[in-house]
Amino acid sequence: MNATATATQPFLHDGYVEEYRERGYTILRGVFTAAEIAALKQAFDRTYAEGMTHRATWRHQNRTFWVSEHPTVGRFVSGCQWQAWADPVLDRVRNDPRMLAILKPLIGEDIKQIINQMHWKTPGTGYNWGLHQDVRSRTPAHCFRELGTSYVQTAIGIDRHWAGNGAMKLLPFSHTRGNLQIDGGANHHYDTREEGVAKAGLDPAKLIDCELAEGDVALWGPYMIHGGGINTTADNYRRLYINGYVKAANCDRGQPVFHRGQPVPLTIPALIQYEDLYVRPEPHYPTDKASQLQRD
Ligand SMILES: O=C(O)CCC(=O)C(=O)O
Repeated sequence: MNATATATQPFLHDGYVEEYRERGYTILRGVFTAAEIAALKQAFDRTYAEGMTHRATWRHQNRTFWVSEHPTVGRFVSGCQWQAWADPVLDRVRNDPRMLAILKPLIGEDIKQIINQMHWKTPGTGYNWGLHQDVRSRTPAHCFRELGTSYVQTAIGIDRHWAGNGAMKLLPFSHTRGNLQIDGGANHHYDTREEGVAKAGLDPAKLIDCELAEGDVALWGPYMIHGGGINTTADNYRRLYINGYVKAANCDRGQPVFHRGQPVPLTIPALIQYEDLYVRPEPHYPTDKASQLQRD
């Protein structure tokens, strides 16, 4: 039995830490309540509506909306980073005590946050993030030390996720293979990139669907191959709320989120992925290619 699986944290099932380490991922069931998910759905909807007011990808400091045009669907929003700065419902989740309870056995209680991200799989767009390892986004590499044991991605199912609405796929045990530098291909976020996985010597037939109920939380690490999954529904936006955490001592980037086990509020935006944070802090429509790519 995990020392952490207690009556007050019933969502921490026995052996989740070992499962995470061995298979490279785990899913914690029923972490957030139906009422909390209802509030998060509203936050997702108002964020999407805000994103649609932008003519293209837009950034203000760490806050970013990824806005694209699809030949038939038209304008759509695939993701938003750091909306926690603008929306208290989203902000509350990132340093919720349940997050600390989940993370503490894995990375301790001095933690920075390097991802706060909302994903939509807008029907008809085929947008799927392609199979990848998150290590691709942990740059500059020297700022992220002991990545495999210091960094945990968490993702909350806002809708139920199943194969039909493009549940993210995972390749169990792939995290043991280190940085495979999977071929990004030209069509970065629209191609599921199973070929790239095969080229890296792994079997795409072993991919599984990360099936989630509303309120479940999936965890995976920076070397886990994941992504893909096409939304074939007509009207389900398959919403996922991702928060990524790192052991503070092993990362020079990131927003402090727990210090000695206490939640840290958002005060001053920290340098994370946006290299021009201090030289171009004003709202703008970025034109460089790097800003168009989602970094996860
Ligand atoms: O939303 C998804 O299905 C993709 C998530 C993902 O691949 C990521 O955050 O790295």
